Order: sequence, then C-alpha cells, then structure tokens
Amino acid sequence: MVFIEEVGQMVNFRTKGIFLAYDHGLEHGPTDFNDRNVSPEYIFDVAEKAGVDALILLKGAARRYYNKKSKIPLVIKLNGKTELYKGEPFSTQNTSVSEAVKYGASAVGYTIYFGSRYEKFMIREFGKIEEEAHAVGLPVIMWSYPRGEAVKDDEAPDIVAYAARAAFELGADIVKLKYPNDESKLNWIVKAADKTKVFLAGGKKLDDENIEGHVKKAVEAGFSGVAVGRNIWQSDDPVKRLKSLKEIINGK
Ligand code: FBP
Repeated sequence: MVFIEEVGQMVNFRTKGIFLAYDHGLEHGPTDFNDRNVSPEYIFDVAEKAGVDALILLKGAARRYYNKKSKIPLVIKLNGKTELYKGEPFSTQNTSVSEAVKYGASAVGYTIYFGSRYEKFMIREFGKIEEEAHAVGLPVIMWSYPRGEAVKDDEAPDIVAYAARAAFELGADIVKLKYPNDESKLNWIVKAADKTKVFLAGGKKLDDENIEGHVKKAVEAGFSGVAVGRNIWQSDDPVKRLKSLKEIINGK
C-alpha cells in the first residue's frame, strides 16, 4: 500500500515484492528474446503462474495484451529509448499518465539517467509526471540510473546512494537501482532513499546462486523487492525462479 499525499489516500499497490520487467523490446531490441519469450503472451503466463506483484510494460504491449480484469497490477513505463542511439543517455516520454490509466495501469515508471548532459530534461519531465500521476492516485516508480560521460562508475556505492536519494527528493514512491559494487553499503543506500522504497534491478542473466545471493543481501539490508526481467524470462524455468525469489523477499 502507498499513501499518496496529493489525494490524501492509501492506494492499493504493493511496494514490496517482485515486479516483472518486460520493456526490453525497445531498450535492447529483440536480441534479448528467444522464440518463447518474444511473445508477451508467454510473459503473461509466467507472471500469472508465479503471481508477481506487478508487470512492467510499455504502452504497445499493454494496449494489445493487458486485460484490465487481470489480477496482476500493471506498471506502464512512460519513457524509453533504443540501444541504436549512441549519444549521451536521454530517455523521453512516449505516453502520458492519462493514457496509462486507460490501459489499466496501477502505477507508472520513468527512467532518469542522472549525470547525463540531458538530465535536466528528464528531471523536468519526471516532475510533471510525478504530479500528474499522484493527482490521480497512481504511485510513481523511478528507474534511477546514473549514466553518461560524467559518470565513471555507475555501480560505485556513493553513486547508487545518490541515485536513491535523488529519487526520494523528486517524489518517487519506489526507486529501482543497480546492485552496487560494494555490498557493505547496501544499508546506507536504503537509508539515503528515506521513505522511497528501494527495489533492485536485475541486469544480465546470472546463475541461480548469484541472483539469489544478490537478492538475499539486498533484502537483509532493507531493500523492498526486485524489478527484474532477463533473469526471469531468459531462465529455463522462469516460474520456479520467480517463486524462489519471492520466498526470499517475503520470507518463507
Ligand atoms: P533486467 O532485469 O533485465 O536488467 O531489466 C531491468 C531493466 O531496468 C529494464 O526495465 C530495462 O529494459 C533494462 O533493465 C535496461 O537495462 P540497461 O539500460 O541497463 O541496458
């Protein structure tokens, strides 16, 4: 549950758990996919069998595949970019909060590449989205990814903590962060985020032991969950993987 000050009410959206991300078709292209997971139907099937806490889509898949009667809450990612673009990172809005509501969204997401030459545009766009979303009672999730020429090490704990704090300062309800390269600072990262709930981003596919190890350490440090894509739907048994991560997050 999230309390949204702007509408003065609790909103029924879980801020703890496991979110399945499937926006890679734009971000990376179909190179991430195989014959099975290239289809959104397969992803819906996995999400339903494992009972994820939210499914993250872009508007194209949401509009064509999301059934508003589904038990799985939908998060619409409002901005994105392709990997074909090679300049300073810049992700722009491609749909609005009101469109997301039409597709059945229970929350919206937005990426900011802090440190990029274009961060000012993303910060401004996020500010507008945050106000629009909260005004209609939708929680806001920030993909807080420091990146660009000025950012030498995006996994350095001080940089990840900065990304966490920036999300809090800009009003995000949940922030999605990369795993830092010094695990002893996980707790500080959670503290830096204050009331913003911290979720771990998955990254490239790891073996079972590694992904579970990361999630265990993050949860022990106070992370509220994971928002993960490739580590699930690229696995041979995505439902099993999701269930074991759920057990770690929610406790057995
Ligand atoms: P993964 O778990 O597959 O890393 O997905 C998380 C995510 O944030 C996706 O939502 C997004 O498409 C992707 O990572 C972007 O990854 P990057 O910008 O690091 O290539």
